[in-house]
Amino acid sequence: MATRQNGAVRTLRSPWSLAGIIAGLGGIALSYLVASVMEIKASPVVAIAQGVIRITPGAIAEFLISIVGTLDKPLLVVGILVVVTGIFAWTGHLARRAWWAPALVFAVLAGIAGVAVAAEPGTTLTAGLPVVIGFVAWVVLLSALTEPLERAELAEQEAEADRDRRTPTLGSAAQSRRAFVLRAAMIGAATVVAGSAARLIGGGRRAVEESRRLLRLEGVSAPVVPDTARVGVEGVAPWLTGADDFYRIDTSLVVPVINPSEWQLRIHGMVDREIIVTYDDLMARETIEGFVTLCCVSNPVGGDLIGNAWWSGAKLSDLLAEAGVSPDADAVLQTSDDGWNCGTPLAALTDDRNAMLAVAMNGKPLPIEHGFPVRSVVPGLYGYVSGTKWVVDMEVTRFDKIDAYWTQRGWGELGPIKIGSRVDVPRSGENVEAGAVSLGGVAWAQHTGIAKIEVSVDGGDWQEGTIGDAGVIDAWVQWRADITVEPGDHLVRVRATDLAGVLQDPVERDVLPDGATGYAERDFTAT
Ligand SMILES: Nc1nc2c(c(=O)[nH]1)N[C@H]1C(S)=C(S)[C@@H](COP(=O)(O)O)O[C@H]1N2
Ligand SMILES: [Mo]
Repeated sequence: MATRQNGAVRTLRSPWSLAGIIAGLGGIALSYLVASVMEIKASPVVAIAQGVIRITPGAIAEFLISIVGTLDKPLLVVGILVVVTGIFAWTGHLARRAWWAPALVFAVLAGIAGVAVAAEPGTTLTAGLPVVIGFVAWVVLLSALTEPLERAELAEQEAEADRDRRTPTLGSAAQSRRAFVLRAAMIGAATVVAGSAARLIGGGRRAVEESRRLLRLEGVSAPVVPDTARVGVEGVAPWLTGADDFYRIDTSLVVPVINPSEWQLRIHGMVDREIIVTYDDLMARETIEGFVTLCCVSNPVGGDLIGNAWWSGAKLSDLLAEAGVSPDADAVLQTSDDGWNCGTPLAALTDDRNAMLAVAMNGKPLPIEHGFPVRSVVPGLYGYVSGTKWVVDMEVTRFDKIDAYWTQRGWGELGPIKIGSRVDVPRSGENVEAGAVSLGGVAWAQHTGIAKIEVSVDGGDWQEGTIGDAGVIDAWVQWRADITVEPGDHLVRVRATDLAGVLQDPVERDVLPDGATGYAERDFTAT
């Protein structure tokens, strides 16, 4: 029966199970690649491994770990891969009978992976994307592989039924088998490439994570939040934002991973002498530290694209003075490792506001997502004109010669942060007990400082609340207002006044081109 042409294929005991295995591993490799590119720490297989560890009773887990030593996690991952490879072979067999049967098995596997990913700490909805992509890849790849196999079997059946057409149809069965081998080889190769690329991306990051963890930063201290900064209303944003809770805004799909030993910053342009700063140079300089509240220009009224951290680093005005800035310059074009740039008013980098090249956030080396190893922090300016993460280049220049990333897209050139305030408590639509109610929130006017906040309930008179005091004008304040309310629906609004006596702008404006204005409000019900 077997001809010479299809003999090679016949020796594969079952091309159907092979199709299942190749499609299955292909889907895993693709989903792993997506997870690596998206910097999702737990790729689906690792998440399942973590899930297995989590649901294994402690004593058994400890016993297993004790026999396999520190290899427990890789071993577990390999074990899971072996088990699923068996399942993939089976899906290939199922595909021979009904197209939906393997899809059902894939759906169950994807469901398990989805639950495992969701159980990982700090998971966001995007972490589910690799699972979805993996599932789609399984279905598509398996049908691409089994389609020529089906054709081959049909051709053979026809040949059996009709002896006369034996030669031509057997030829087409062989052709279909060759199509299968070709597709299997291509998908197999793509799987190896995707898997290796994913490892490379993840591996580079792991190495830098490691060197970040091992860094001991001389002169960097941990933040100490004065008690007076807090107003004691539960539910108000913590005065100091944890690095993990800090909003993140950048244009990079794959965050730059830079080893400190490879980092350097070039300061050039309209200067007397160009300077190159290395990480060691930076660490050898005097460390300055301070609480600075960063804010995104895209933060809408009431929004949460704002956070307050303790930053440590080197003073930018000193570095610029060493380079010798031309009196004709009025801007610094900052560029990051990934090619993003922004134009910063030179004055904000040379005046007394302590603009810095930060190496640490809340007493620890910058998280990779927040600019490791070095970023700029400029009190009083929105991030898009100043807070360059992964900064590697500063060109002293003039605004009339440059057009940076966001200004090209219609955003304002100078980017000073506008006075703002937000209601955090009560939560929107929340039910509170009628009578005495404590409202609370935050207010900011970076580098000027907040003088007072006022609230208005149901359109009534503005009444002054109290504000926390950390003795820092570059950071936000918490505020509280103790009021009494009747049962029913209520609306509270808040406004702030800065230490220069300027009242927050009541006019409602969109974030484009230079930051939203208008007063934040909250509705709640008293019962
Ligand atoms: N390299 C780089 N730096 C960047 C950006 C970026 O897209 N790329 N975005 C800026 C913007 S718009 C803001 S609001 C801040 C946000 O900093 P964070 O992500 O640490 O909160 O980073 C700034 N620095
Ligand atoms: Mo921003």
